Amino acid sequence: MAQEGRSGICALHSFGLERTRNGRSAPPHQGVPDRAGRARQRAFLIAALPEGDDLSELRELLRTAGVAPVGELVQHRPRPHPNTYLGPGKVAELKALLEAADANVVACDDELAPRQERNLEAELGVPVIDRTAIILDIFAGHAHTAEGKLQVELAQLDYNLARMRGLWTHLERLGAGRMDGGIGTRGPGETQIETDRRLARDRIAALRRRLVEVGRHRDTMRAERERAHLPRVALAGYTNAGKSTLLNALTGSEVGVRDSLFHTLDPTTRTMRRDGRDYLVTDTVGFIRKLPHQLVEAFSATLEETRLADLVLHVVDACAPEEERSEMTRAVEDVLEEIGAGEASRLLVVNKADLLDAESRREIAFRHPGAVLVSAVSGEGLDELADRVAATFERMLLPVELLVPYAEGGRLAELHEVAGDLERTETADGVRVSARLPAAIAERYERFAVDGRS
Ligand SMILES: Nc1nc2c(ncn2[C@@H]2O[C@H](COP(=O)(O)OP(=O)(O)OP(=O)(O)O)[C@@H](O)[C@H]2O)c(=O)[nH]1
Ligand SMILES: [Mg+2]
Repeated sequence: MAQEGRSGICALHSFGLERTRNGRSAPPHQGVPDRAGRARQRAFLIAALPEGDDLSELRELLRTAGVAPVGELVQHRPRPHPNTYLGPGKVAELKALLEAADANVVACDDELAPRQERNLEAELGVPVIDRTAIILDIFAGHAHTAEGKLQVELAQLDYNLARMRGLWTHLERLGAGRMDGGIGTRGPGETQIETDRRLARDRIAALRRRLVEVGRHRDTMRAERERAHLPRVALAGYTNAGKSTLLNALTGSEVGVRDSLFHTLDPTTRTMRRDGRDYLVTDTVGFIRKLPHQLVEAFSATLEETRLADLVLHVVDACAPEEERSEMTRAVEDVLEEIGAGEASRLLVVNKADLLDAESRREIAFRHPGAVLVSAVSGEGLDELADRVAATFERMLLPVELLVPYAEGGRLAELHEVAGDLERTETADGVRVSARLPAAIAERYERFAVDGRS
């Protein structure tokens, strides 16, 4: 069974509540085996699918979470069984397979209803974790900043709240024992579950408040950047598509890159310079199919960076097979829609061109005629990409004729920073400026407009 306790994903069930109780942060995400040399977790993968049997993404998620996949069982059915996810016959079959494979945990490719999870655990006698729990666990391991940690804890607590009932049985089975709730945590006549729920809700409220505070700091930084009036570009895309590598290649920075899922959680903004103009490029958390709604909600402040961008570069992994690539693209578009970035200008960037043969290049050019094919590693296509970014903003520029009084010298300096091609003539009343400005910025100079144009 999962005596590993703290290492690996079964510990997830205890994260939120444990911190609720003693204020400690979650144990660091650990690979396997842990220091005490205990056996690694061995997961048996299950899925109920209408068709197909590809569980490679779930295997990848488990690998990132530090768990070894030891077997798979897919049942083809139009929708999962309401009580046990798989049908009763399949559950019996699974039980035998678990023993044969010596699996000590079952990993399900969908989010399970608490009832399904409970029934499956009772039937199988091992912990059952779902896709959401695995993703939350990976996020917990990859969160580094205060804001990232708060956001993950909020998402975990939210997820756990629906599953409170099972918490104590989990902890007992994990050998963690029943924790002392401490003074004041158990009211007279209150059941343990009610106490847990109350604690979790209190903690959720406290986390939301703290996130608002942290968000204020982010707003201040953003306001500073806005004052600089620079065009904003956001990198969005499926996890592991190469967004951070691309940020580094475009801006000459050194953001962490790794072949694992959800390596980046916190947004990073760097400046890209092209033809004498600066662009702010932001890299942030990647998306995935069935991204837990708790995470989208908890990461709303982080995702705000994407929502507020003038241009979103949707980065796609060229190596994914055609069908998978279109599913990934759709998943990303769905999340962009969900966070309110659906309307933003979009440019499709197909990355990892260095791994393609001539045939695949032709296919990609045919499938995505408007896209830019690049390799963040070899540098191929990056010039074209920067040109396309510049051209997109170019199209958004409005011509303006302004008369800026000498007393507003500061405004002139700003204009030099943001304007495309700026021409100036000194006149008796001030400086006459002909320039092209991004629409949002042109509005701010309306009061200097001459000839009725702004
Ligand atoms: N061959 C090749 N590998 C690439 C390219 N771009 C990125 N990679 C690799 O793809 C993996 C993921 O890259 P990241 O830049 O971390 O991807 P990401 O989209 O930021 O991923 P998350 O932050 O986890 O969502 C790493 O192993 C990179 O080295 C590329 O153009 N060519
Ligand atoms: Mg990244």
